Amino acid sequence: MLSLNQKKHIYITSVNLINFSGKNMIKIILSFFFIISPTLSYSHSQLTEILPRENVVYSKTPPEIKLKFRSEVKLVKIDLNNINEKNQKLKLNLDSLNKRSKEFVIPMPKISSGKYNILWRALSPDGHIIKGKSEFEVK
Ligand SMILES: [Cu+2]
Repeated sequence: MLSLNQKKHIYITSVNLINFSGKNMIKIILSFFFIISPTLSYSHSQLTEILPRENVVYSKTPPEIKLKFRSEVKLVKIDLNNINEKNQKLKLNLDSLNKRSKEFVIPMPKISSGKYNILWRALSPDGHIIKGKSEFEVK
């Protein structure tokens, strides 16, 4: 038979063991998270910049459409639509777009004042499709 004191001691020791392994588990989980989080956030190649800027009203037509990504992507689709003309698609010169790149520059076609949106779709290096929509206005 264990005395009450011995039982108490065993109890405290096992509580300490649980706490200890609990803290270690948290450390292990946290370090695992920190190791994998950069790969998680960089696996998709996000768009880092788009011109014309989203929701900006321009007094002069911007000379080009520019898309910048965090890593090299393949641009699968880019459309410029005139919102005021029932989303009429404008013809773009897509000559430089067949190669993987971090940056794509497309000359702006002649456009009248109005609201436009840019719809794009790209293939990320990890094989995922990423896409976006950005609106701007020319006054
Ligand atoms: Cu991805």
